[in-house]
Amino acid sequence: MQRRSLTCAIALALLAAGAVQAQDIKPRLIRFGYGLNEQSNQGRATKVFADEVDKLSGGKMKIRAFGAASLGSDVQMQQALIGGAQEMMVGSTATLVGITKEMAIWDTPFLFDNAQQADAVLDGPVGEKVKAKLEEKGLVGLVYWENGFRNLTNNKRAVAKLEDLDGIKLRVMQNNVFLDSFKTLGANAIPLPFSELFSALETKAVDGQENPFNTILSSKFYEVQKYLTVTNHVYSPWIVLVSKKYWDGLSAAEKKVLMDAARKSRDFERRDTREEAAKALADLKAKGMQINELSPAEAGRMRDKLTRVNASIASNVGMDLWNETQAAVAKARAAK
Ligand code: TK8
Repeated sequence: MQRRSLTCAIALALLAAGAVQAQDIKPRLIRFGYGLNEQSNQGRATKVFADEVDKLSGGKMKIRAFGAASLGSDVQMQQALIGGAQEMMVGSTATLVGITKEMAIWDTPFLFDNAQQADAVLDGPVGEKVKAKLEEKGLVGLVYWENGFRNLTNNKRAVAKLEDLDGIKLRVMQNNVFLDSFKTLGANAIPLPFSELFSALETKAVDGQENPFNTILSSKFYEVQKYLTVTNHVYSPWIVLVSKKYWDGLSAAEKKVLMDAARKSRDFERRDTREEAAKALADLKAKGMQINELSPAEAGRMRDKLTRVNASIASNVGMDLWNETQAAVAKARAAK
């Protein structure tokens, strides 16, 4: 009863604001897929998104969330969105590079020093420009969420210097920049979908992987990985996507509901992820992981090697976008 009158009040407020006509919002069921567990930053933010869509649409638009890659890996879901068989998803920008080459700009090692720089660039003109490139491929990008700074885990040995990576079978995302980066470091890099990663680690098909602390925690990689090296080698965004086929059939009011809810989910997600990341290292230690940081000299050597992929990223995304991104980062750095 209370909920109903609240819904009415919201609908009236929206009408008064002239933003939405109630008849412009139809009953909709939207399947939204993601790769991590329900108990993860991705799962929690998906819930916030779903609740907000419900609220803003007066209960007409329903998000049905599918976690743990139950609708498929990032790459499989992207194809389902393009074909119109699935409406929405959230996943790594890195797994989109095969579709939209400009997405590789976010794979640039050490592009951002901190999350504030990432927010400024992703939410600014460069982030918008890269996102807009998806449309010609059948996807609509709503907002970027934070996956986070990536760190290295493995089961062979503590990685204290570059040479320690020699021959380690390391799972990387299905993306050439990551493949090249880790080959350059001497690892035996093997591309695999995230959905197959836990079992690949468990069966020792691969020795290691790299992901943000949050994911190492929520995906329970600590159960099958002993060593964690703090490398922060790249900042990974996630992106919330809608099938363009589906999007084009929505009214302006329905699009606004999805966009506003996506923005709210983004703000929640970044806060939540940062809070969790700040505690995650201690949590992972408590779970028994052996954690080490690189000495400044070794971190520098790794950085030197990794940034050798920059030239190929620049030529893939185009020199204009490369330069624009560097300028935006410099501006964000100066603004701090
Ligand atoms: C989840 C993936 C994951 C990414 C990866 O579907 O593949 O390692 O970091 O978050 O998008």
